[in-house]
Amino acid sequence: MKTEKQLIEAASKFLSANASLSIKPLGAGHINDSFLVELDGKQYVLQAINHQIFKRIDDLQDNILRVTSHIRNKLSEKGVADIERKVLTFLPSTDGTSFYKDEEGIYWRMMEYIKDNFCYNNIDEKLAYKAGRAFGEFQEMLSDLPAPPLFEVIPNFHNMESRLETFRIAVKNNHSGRLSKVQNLVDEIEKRAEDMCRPEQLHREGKLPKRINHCDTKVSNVLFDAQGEVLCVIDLDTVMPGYVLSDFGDFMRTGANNGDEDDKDLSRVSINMSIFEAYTKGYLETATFLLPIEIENLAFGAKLLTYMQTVRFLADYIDGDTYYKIHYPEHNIDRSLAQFKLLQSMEENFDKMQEIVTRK
Ligand code: GN1
Ligand code: MG
Repeated sequence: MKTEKQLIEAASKFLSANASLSIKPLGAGHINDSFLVELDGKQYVLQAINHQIFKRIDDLQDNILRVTSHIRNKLSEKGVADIERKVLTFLPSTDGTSFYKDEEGIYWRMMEYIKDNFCYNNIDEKLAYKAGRAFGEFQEMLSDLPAPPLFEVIPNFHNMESRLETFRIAVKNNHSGRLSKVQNLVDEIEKRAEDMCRPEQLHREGKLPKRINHCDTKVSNVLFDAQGEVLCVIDLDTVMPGYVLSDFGDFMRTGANNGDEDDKDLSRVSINMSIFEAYTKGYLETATFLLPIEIENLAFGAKLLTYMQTVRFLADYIDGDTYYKIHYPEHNIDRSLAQFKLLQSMEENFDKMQEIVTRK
């Protein structure tokens, strides 16, 4: 927990604070802590960046500033109106740096708050289509980002081979003593392991390229306006090189689920094919740079990211809940079971998903 004093001190490193400054918690991320700051009628987002997870904050911030300024230039070349609502704007600290490290070693940053935004965990087809266009455009705008490549913020973040390695270590150590309760799920994961590592193999063979990915394309990371138009893509911490199938797949995992990510009622969890179809349409309209092999593997990406999240939540459960913020003791296993149910639903519908993606 951050104290009021800490928050005010951090905020005043970015704003010339006075007595009217107010701060309250914002959002529901699993990783960082966010706060809404108000000063003289203007609103800002103050964030404590999770330094346990993001080891090199200067490189991370450097990525984010390169990405946002590249997008800002593109939007201004296109003559887009209201650019400050279409891309995140970070404030420099009073020392001119992009973040502030306090005496306790907490890293803070601040951005402008985009007013009157709407953010959803469940969307309809119209919004899914627009979100598809937005993420396709996001990748498209970044496809000519000048060298050097972006820093790999979390090494092997969406690398299934490496996620399985970590998972197997968690199973071997069984720190929480919970393994016997989840052995069936562990077996289900192992059954699919080899198939799920296919993208890494294709990459080694030089067939599947890495591009600039968002790497957390959950539906709640798209902001919409009151009319249902996309404002902007947020949560840029994990923007880094990756396979497009990952970004496509993570959106489907979060946006095309009839239930919730951590639904206890598994009968609610299944793939929503209309959302799948609408997002695919929007995405393929704007992501015009895709190779045939990338298109052929998009539907597989939906399965892969759902599988990966099953594995990540389960590994954290077996480890004793050290990574994700949990809201009750069994939260990680409920998350993992709900993700696995979604995976099974995708497996049942896979032929149809593949047909939608490869349809001419
Ligand atoms: C984490 O904190 P949040 O919601 O942005 C995680 C994602 C997972 C997601 C699962 C850095 O994202 O990779 O898919 O939770 N981010 C990190 O909901 O691990
Ligand atoms: Mg995130």
